Amino acid sequence: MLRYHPLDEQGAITYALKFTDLFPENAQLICRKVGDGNLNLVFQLTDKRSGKSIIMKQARPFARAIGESWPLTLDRARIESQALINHDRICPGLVPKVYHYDRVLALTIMEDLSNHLIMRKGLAARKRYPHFASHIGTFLARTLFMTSDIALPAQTKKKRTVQFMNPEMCKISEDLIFTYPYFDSGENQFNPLIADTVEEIWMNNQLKLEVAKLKDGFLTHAQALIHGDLHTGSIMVTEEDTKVIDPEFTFYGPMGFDIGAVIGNLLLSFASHEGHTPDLGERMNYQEYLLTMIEQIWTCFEKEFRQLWEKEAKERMAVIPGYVDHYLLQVLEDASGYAGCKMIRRIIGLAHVWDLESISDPKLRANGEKLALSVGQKLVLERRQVKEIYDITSRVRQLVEL
Ligand code: SR1
Ligand code: MG
Repeated sequence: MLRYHPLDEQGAITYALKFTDLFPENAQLICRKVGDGNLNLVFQLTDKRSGKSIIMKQARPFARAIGESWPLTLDRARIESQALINHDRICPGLVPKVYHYDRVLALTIMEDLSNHLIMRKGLAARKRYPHFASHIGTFLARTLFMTSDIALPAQTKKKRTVQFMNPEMCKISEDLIFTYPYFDSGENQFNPLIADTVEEIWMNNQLKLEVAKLKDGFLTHAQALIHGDLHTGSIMVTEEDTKVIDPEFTFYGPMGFDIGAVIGNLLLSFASHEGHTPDLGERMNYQEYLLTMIEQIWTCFEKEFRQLWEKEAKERMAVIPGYVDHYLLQVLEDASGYAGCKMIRRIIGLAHVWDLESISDPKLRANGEKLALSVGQKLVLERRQVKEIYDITSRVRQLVEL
């Protein structure tokens, strides 16, 4: 009987030929270890004869980036493959196709997206993605609405919350996003040049109180099946196409957490251009592009969400005048707060983002990091004043005088 063991390149080839019918017997497979994620092993297998290729992703029983001292459930591979299948049904074309799942090896085989680029790398190179706002707006509206209590019968929704119960992965987010960055904790890592700003955050009780409230929402508000880690490293793009990958942090949580993740990560890219793009004109131009993209994402999301509410709502109270407006305002307020938390954790906490890490000069990097911390704090503290998406983008514009 097959037992869990980590695959190497040869093991991946043998598995594909022996346990799947994805390739013919006479296939000439080559295998390449790819991906630099924090948690998993990822292989790309290509048949030299036909050119067909697939991705094989195997969960390790610990966080790959940290080491064996940080054990992690293998069940996340089941959760990820089921979430991808669910998302493909709700949003066809916006996630990779799943071809095969093996529970024992915690292994998922899926569509190869190697003609796509990890979005944060494209953003660092100031690339433009004309369809991204509408693609991700649709992804967010459909995945969040269609898994919520507004769209699903109450019993079905509650069964889904059990199916996607993901306590170990949630604990990572609870600690790394909502706890460690607000204390002088051994898990934190930050640029010594921003130590003063970090210490101010540790002493800011008003900020910490607001983060505690947002953490409570993350812990208790089972509003929709959220991706749970929707940063720009979980999105692969071409100029024409968008694919959302890696939903291993999926669980029933607040909708604003996913929307905030997208906004917060676009704003981390925004901040990183303080270091990446020395020419002021070019920098302001691209930063303005990113803010417009954020505005378009929310506008697309809201439009599609309202249409779904109109056509697909099963919850009887959904017809009450004013309910959808109230609901969306709450989601926007949450999105602002979670965007802020996501920004702060990537500067002070354990896991950083390539956008800023790839700035080699620590002084230039500190400029971007300080800006990210200012924006992040504002989005947390002022989230109740956010009534429309422009209330977020205008606050960012004010900070950099765009
Ligand atoms: C130990 S895992 C660190 C981070 O990587 C993932 O992408 C999540 O964002 C997590 O918080
Ligand atoms: Mg990931």
